[in-house]
Amino acid sequence: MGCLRFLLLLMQKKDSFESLVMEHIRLNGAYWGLTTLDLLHKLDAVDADEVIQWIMSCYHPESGGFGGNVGHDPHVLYTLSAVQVLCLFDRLDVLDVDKVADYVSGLQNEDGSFSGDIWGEVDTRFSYIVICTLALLHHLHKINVQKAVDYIVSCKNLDGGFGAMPGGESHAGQIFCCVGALAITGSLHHIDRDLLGWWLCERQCKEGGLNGRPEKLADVCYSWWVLSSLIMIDRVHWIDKDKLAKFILNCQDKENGGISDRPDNAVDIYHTYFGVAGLSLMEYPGVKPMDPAYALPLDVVNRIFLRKRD
Ligand code: GRG
Repeated sequence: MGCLRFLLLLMQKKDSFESLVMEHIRLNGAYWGLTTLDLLHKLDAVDADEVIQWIMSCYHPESGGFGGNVGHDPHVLYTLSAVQVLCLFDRLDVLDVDKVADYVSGLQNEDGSFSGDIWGEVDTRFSYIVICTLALLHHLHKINVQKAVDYIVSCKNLDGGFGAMPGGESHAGQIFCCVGALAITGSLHHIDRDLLGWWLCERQCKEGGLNGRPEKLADVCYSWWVLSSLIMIDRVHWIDKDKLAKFILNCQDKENGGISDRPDNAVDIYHTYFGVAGLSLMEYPGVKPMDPAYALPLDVVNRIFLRKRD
């Protein structure tokens, strides 16, 4: 797979266009790139100490959160990315875990929802992010889980899907967040699996790729958002996996590596990650299996939870 070549080149081209447009989300980009490397059994292509040192330079010791880049304000998204990358390298020991857990849990609102940062935007993405971060840190007890679950359930629609807020349109990305958060908290009984499974498998377009909601174009990233949700509700067999795998592989740049949103478009790290992650969920040969709820390789997740129980 040419993805590896693409990723290694991207790491060297620090002043390239791709690198500049990702300036404000660099930590999120690091999670996409490094997880892809790990899925391809190549995490040792990077210098772990150098990565960890850079991750920690995005940390704000006063708040306990991480910014998207050095000197950027903290936000729950980058805090999750930092925790996920540290999990990949088995280096959570560099964190003041209580402080980080206090930062994300402090963003829970009275109604159980979560804000992304001090500016207060509320979205079910942030519910997932905080719940996933706290679970990886073994600190879920720091939030009111029942209220968090009730809020997510209040964002469920008549079509079985979930939106960004109560009454918000069902969208595959938000569905991943809500199903993931419900899976992590052991609350999947709130989901009508057949109804949601039907809505999700209807996302497969003629050409085999998946879209994020009705009447929209297929995009490689939905291979992750839709498939992971279908796996969590045990309905992944409702998708034609061969057609989807062919669609993803057709989005590769066969000369320079990497994966794009649709065939013949320019590749980027976001679609490269979600393409490889989608292939992983379909047990593609040579790609490590992934955990659909934590969005990390399964061996990494097992290491975190099995070690805790020792
Ligand atoms: C750890 C994997 C992981 C995620 C962290 C940030 C986050 C939690 C989840 C984001 C979920 C989400 C909303 C994904 C959708 C992203 C996307 C492609 C949005 C595009 O929306 P539109 O309306 O595109 O521009 P469509 O495809 O609907 O035309």
